[in-house]
Amino acid sequence: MSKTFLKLVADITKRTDSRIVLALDPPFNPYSLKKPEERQRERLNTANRVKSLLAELDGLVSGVKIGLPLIFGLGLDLVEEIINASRKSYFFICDPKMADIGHINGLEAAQLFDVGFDALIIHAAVGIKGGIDEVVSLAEEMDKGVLGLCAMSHPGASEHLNKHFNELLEIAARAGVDGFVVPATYPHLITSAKNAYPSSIIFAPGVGTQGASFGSALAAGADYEIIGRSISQAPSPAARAREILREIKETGVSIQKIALALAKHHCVMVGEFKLTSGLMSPYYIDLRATPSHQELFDLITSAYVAELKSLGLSFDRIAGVATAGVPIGALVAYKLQKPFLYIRREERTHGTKSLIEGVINPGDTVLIVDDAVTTGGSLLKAIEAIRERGGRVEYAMVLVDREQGGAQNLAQKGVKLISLMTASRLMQELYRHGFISKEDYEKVIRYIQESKGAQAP
Ligand code: BMP
Repeated sequence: MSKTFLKLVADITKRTDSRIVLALDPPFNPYSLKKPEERQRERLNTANRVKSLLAELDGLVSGVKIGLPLIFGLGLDLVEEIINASRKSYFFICDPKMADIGHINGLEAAQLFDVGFDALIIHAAVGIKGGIDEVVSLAEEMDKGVLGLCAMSHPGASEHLNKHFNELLEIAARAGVDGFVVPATYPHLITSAKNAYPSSIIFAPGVGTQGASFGSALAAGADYEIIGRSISQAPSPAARAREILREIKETGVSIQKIALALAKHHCVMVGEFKLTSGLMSPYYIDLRATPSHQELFDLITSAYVAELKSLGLSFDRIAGVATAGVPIGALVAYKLQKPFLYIRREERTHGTKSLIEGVINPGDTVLIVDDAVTTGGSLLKAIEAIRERGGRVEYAMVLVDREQGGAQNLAQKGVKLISLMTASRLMQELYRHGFISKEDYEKVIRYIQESKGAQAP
């Protein structure tokens, strides 16, 4: 493990407050030109364009990842010039996706570290002995970092590589790497990596052009999102990076802030609790008091609003589920300028005998809002009540998914669950920031994993 690399990453991020690593893969092939002087001119032009791009993105991006296409095209001397020109602004990761025998890996790594890369990426699949080990020991000698690639983002990765994710993660961790590369297009893998190694640093590619939304990998537990074409090929890369940063902050970073604020205000507790569903749980989330903490309440309701805006869903009304879903839903509805109604816990014993308080017109689409979901029992009751009144329900939204079958049970009724964070993600943040002990963290994660898929009562 390289303290220097991790410190460099932390120092630069503190200055930029950006969780973006730029993947630098400009389309460029000097070998399509036949004359050596033309090739050289093309190389110098590209190197200059890259230098100005990096000058433009200073402060917006924390790291730069350079892969083989640019290294082949420019040669390592020009890559060294690029690194030296912005050495103070970024940490530089080389991405050769190394996968050879240790001796050859070592020969490659020595050159890459000598030209100034701070870390490099190696396939965990190559194994430790006679594979990763020589790179890790060389990196230790040279005070550089090594990142283990444990899964990939493209669809074919699920044919073989990603099936072995847990083993690869374990190999990379045992080899003593400084961090993992885990794809944003398979966010559950990011969450399992963070569950298993909560203090590790995770870099997630596949955001933007490959389909994962900006901030989604951070929300799943990654520390950095690796973004290439969405920034480098935008007409104005700096303006696009600024927009993306805003989107990331609205989703990914606000989740961390919410998790810490929940812990600070004792809205998450560990111990022995009986849930509304009757299940026992080693942790409890109580969001009923959140409106009493103005800053926390604003963070939570703003996160609902930001997520709904980024998903671009259309609906006519918002329905809050009693108890905690009522104040949250009411404020979200107010912020989105939508009419609000709510679902009672028990039918009224007099008057209308209805579970619903508020107006629904037949055919209205209603978004249901609650604080958390376990098996989905309360949400299913709310869905039924709204449908009985002629309303249409396609989406239900919660802050925390306790991962105990809620999403699956709702899906069976044709409703998609949108959750801002999973309980595992919440626990990772609490553990990472010292709000819960390692024993409690492991106990809760074990409970979540064992109780996954529980059925609605
Ligand atoms: P883009 O955002 O343009 O899709 O770029 C993604 C970058 O991340 C590329 O440099 C690619 O090599 C890298 N990458 C990836 O896309 N998926 C992976 O699984 C691993 C990667 O390193």
